[in-house]
Amino acid sequence: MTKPIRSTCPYCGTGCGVLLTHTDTGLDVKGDPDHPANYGRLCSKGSALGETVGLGGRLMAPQVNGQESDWDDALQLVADKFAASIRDHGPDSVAFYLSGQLLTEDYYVANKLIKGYMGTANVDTNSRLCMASTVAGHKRAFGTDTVPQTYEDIEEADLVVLVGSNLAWCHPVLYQRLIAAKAERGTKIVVIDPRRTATCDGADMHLPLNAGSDVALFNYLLTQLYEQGALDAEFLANVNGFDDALNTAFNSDLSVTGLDPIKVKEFIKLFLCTEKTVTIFSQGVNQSSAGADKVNAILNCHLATGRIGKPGCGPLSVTGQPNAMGGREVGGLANMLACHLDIESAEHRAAVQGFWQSPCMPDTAGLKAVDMFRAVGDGRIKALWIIHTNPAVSMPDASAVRAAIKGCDFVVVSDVTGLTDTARLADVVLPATAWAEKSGTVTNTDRTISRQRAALPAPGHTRPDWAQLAEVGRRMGWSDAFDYNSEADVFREYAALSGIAGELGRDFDISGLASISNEAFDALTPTRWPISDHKNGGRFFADGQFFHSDGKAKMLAVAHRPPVARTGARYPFRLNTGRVRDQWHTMTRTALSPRLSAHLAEPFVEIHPTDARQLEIAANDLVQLRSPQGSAVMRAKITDAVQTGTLFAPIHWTGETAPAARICDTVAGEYDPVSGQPESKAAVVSATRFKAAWYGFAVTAQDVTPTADYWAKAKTQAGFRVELAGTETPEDWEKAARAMFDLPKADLQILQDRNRGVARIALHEDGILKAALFVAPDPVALMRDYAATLPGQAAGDVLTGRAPADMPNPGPTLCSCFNVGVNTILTAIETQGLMSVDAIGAALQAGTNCGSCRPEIAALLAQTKRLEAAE
Ligand SMILES: Nc1nc2c(c(=O)[nH]1)N[C@H]1C(S)=C(S)[C@@H](COP(=O)(O)OP(=O)(O)OC[C@H]3O[C@@H](n4cnc5c(=O)[nH]c(N)nc54)[C@H](O)[C@@H]3O)O[C@H]1N2
Ligand SMILES: Nc1nc2c(c(=O)[nH]1)N[C@H]1C(S)=C(S)[C@@H](COP(=O)(O)OP(=O)(O)OC[C@H]3O[C@@H](n4cnc5c(=O)[nH]c(N)nc54)[C@H](O)[C@@H]3O)O[C@H]1N2
Ligand code: SF4
Ligand SMILES: [Mo]
Repeated sequence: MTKPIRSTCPYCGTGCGVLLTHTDTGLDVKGDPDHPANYGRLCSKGSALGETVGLGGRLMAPQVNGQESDWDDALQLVADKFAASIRDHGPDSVAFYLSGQLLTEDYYVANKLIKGYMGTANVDTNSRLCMASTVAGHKRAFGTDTVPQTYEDIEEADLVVLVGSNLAWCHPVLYQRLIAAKAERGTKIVVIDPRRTATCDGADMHLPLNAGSDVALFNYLLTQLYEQGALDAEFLANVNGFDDALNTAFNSDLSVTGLDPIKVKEFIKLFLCTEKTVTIFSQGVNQSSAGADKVNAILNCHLATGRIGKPGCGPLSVTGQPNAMGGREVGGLANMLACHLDIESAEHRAAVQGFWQSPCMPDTAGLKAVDMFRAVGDGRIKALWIIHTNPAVSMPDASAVRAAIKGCDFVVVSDVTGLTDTARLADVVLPATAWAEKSGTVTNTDRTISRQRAALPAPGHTRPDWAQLAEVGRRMGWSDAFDYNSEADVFREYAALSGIAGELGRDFDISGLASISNEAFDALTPTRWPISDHKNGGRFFADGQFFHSDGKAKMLAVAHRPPVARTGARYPFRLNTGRVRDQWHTMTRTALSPRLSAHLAEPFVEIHPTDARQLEIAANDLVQLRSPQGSAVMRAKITDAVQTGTLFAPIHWTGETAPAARICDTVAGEYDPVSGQPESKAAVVSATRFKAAWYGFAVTAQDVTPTADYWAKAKTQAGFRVELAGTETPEDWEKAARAMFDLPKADLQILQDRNRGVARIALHEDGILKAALFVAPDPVALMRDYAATLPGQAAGDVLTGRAPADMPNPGPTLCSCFNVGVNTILTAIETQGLMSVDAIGAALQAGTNCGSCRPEIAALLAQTKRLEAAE
């Protein structure tokens, strides 16, 4: 057997190391036992990576105006169009929109090209939607964007406070590390989130605060720390702004949080009494019009108690994307330069321009994401290059963003597939090499730089993103500046530049790696910066030294501000949005895995039972959401995990998978005035029952693109499963089914009751089931998971819609590693009397591989115990 290749998972900012081994059927992916992020663990998404490296749907050659082209023509066109726009309309008429999933080397070349050579800072990234508030908060408090803590701190803490973080689903391996530590040392866990999430299943306390009220809660905490004498006076000598921050905090009103004051007191007591406290925060904090203030309200409490940068003790912002941190280091955002240098500083600009020997350097920040797409929309930006992100679905006010991209003079998209909402609107689509085929570096949440290494050859004509950018630089006349032969060349130059940043007193200095050989770069093991300084375990700030000009930290005076969009008679619901366990963003990769698609196969909206009753929405109805910006339709999931008056919907579904369910169409483009980060978690909507004339469910061996008002498609082992609904009933279901599945000659089996509006149609070819459609006037009741297994088989009895009596229905998949369904687990709990997650694991294997489903198994157990207690 060949030696496994060490690389890094391309999903979340945990940055788990993986071992990639070639097998007869593809790529085997295992956790790297030596990687300090995961020590061998992987979550469900990491474990299923092997299922996503196939070439189905991949873009293999450049496309110009929808026609296949070659690199020479396509890149010359890009270079010419950008040059012409700069010549005729000035440098600010062009823009790049990048991604925290780019490798550091891709990012570095893009940033150098647009800032140093094209001469504009109109380069922003999806990190604006993700980490911008944390960046702003860190800079205000510390003088630089530094994450003080490390992963070990999660394990050494006695109290972990999770604010706006669904760690169990979004950073599952970190969550597992936390839960393992809890088992060992009894770590207390508090979750601060308006919604009850899977993360709460392992927590000691859940504080379901009102959306956007975190500043009020942390301000109250600060006043209590003061009143109860928990401040660290010695440490505060290194901190400015204490009095103002405290006075403002005293003016804060805890009642806006809507929390039970008794529970808040318990939380305060825990925080007060526990020196070793780590506060982990994520998008419930960042994605807010008060995002930066929320960050500073949290940092204030850590600074005032001196609980920062010490083992088991400090604030820890978890990064979302695999290289969100690398993008911050390399200066990918419109208001930064490279290596934590500032665009506002003439000294920093001169240093970077001198290093690059570049013809220009913008002296003001460029347009941030929301304003950038507005400028695209009103014609100020005439040439736009979008790389490794899908803004047509992920930006707020997404339908307006689609219109802007569509109307723009010239749009280039670099992606691994042309089948995205954004790529479909582009003039030029450039095929990028994908995760398993490319090489470079990424930095995770705790500043550990890891190598991504290619395990597969670049297919077709695909090229790495940095190479596309460098070639455009050369074609625009800057041959020497973009004369890179490899990603190692780029990395060395970047590391050298960081040395200049170090000389200018910045924290980010990896110049020790500036002359790394190609071989050493190939062999680079995970490296946490600061590289030269391991005296504090790679932590910052315990010594009270910060990066403001006087060396001190700053506490900010922050007052509560509610979300900008207000609920009212017309839009009575507060809409929260976020992630599910087994899908990654716009699903271009995770949806290729049948295993991952089985966990939650359809877009849904969580709605409280009281609201559902009032709106006459029943379980499995479809719900129509409307906001001032747009609308969305998704399945009702009635649950008291959300509070009354609030809804929660996932972000993942797109024009490719469920066009009516693009939730960002309903989100306004409001943003934080400090960070520019959009308020993606606090939209306002109305909710009504979607008035469907018919509902359908289909299984099919071949991919289909239905035309129904609502459809949602998920991959299965046997093909696809599709949920459907329409407002007008087709005259002839037989004809409609043939057209939908494009099977004009298939043998048709049909059961129909026209009066009741029920139809069941099976389409066979040569005795093999190709597709089946089940239609009803109400949401179709059926053993979906069983029906989904039938395409490709003889399946004569498919129309019964039921598994044979001797085949139990496993229900929706909970454990995607071993394909164990909810019903299987419930039956085992009942019949075998299983009382713990481990016992269920021993009996069914569920939860024993990646462990991502353990919180949900625990929830099932708790639910059955509650039911038993009630009986
Ligand atoms: N499975 C999966 N994992 C992922 C990703 C993915 O797509 N899928 N994406 C990655 C990326 S890029 C990111 S940024 C991270 C995001 O990771 P998280 O931030 O953990 O995930 P989200 O679901 O976006 O939001 C977290 C929580 O914020 C809560 N929230 C909403 N409003 C508020 C509020 O006002 N206050 C507080 N305190 N909480 C609030 C929501 O209810 C939600 O549970 O996940 C990463 N990991
Ligand atoms: N309402 C709401 N909106 C949100 C959020 C939310 O919580 N709520 N979260 C926000 C956050 S935190 C984030 S990070 C964004 C994420 O949103 P996006 O960045 O738009 O989502 P992705 O699906 O990750 O897009 C990545 C794209 O890159 C492509 N790709 C994959 N590999 C490569 C490669 O190697 N090279 C190139 N060139 N392309 C590649 C993929 O096919 C895909 O089209 O969404 C944001 N939007
Ligand atoms: S936690 Fe999961 S998604 Fe995140 S890096 Fe690790 S394996 Fe990948
Ligand atoms: Mo993100």
